[in-house]
Amino acid sequence: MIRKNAYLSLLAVAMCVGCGPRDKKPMETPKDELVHRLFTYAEEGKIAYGHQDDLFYGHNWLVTDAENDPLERSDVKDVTGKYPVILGCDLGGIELGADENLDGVPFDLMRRAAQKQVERGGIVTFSWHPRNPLTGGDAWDVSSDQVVKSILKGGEKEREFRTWLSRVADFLESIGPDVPVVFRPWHENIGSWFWWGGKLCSAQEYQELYRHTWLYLTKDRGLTNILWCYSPNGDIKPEEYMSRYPGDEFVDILGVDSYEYVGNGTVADASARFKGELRRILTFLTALSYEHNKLMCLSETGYEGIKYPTWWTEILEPAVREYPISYLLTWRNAHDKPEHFYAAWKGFEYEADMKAFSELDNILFLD
Ligand code: BMA
Repeated sequence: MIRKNAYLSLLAVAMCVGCGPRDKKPMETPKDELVHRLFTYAEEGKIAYGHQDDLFYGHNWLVTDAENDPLERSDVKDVTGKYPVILGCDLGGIELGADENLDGVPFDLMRRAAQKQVERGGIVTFSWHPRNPLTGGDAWDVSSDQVVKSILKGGEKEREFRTWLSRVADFLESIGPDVPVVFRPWHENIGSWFWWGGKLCSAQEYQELYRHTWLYLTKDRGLTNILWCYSPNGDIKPEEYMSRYPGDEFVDILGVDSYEYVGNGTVADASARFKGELRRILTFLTALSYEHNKLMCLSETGYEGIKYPTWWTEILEPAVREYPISYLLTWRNAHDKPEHFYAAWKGFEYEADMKAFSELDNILFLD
């Protein structure tokens, strides 16, 4: 009974989109301005569209001249005529001092793209799939549950991890002193597919990791223009969402990563299931965002290969429209894996539906 009542009250909060502004800080810094801009989207029932790696490559093309490329090509622009408001980038590999990230994107190109995106009036968000500092494997190496412990205070990799953080800080700083960006470290932390995942460290260790990252960048390096996004994976219960939350002081945006998967049933079944699941998640996320006075977003989403002809207008948009998410971001269009794409591209059989999505009043692109 209590559970049912709690659910109903969550639903009530969720249905109150546009029902009143949240407490906003006065706008004193570029970060405050971006927070204000994103809150305003949510209050007006608008959702900004984002795409991972949008300017670096697409379904069948790739920037090859990293130094001189004008950064004008985009699958999203090819289809809709407009760039996404949000450019997603991944820092994986920067921790080792590499020139390129884990998907082959040169960091110099990423820096220029971030600057260009902001010049165009857009926003940049960074995820990070760092290598495994203990085993030397990648972010998905979950062979040890001692990794987070090893980089915290007193751990054998503490010093090395500080160097890793310093490289992240150097890069973010190099974008420009007054450019606010969204940083989304240690994502999908309830599942156990990354070395910082649910079964790989205790809640306390996870929280220490997040706070340590925040403290280093904010206090030691003075990077105060970062909006911090906390983004668990989606297929979870409401109480799991907050079970590893680092605390209000360390977070600006409550995000969630939620994808559609086909599984054994039909594409139509999967799409209906995804729509229901997304609403369930965004309902509790809305309640939490009001309770904690935080922005919210759908930090990663999509349907690999977009197999439903009207996925954008009949599945995604109806699933999100009632919720005050400031933005949503669909994942990357890999240039070297033909099935791995999450935005339409010129020539894709269902491209018209993404164009229709881009023309909806409540969905924002860069004009
Ligand atoms: C995953 C896939 C991988 C990629 C990683 C980081 O979801 O797209 O191919 O390396 O994200 O971008």
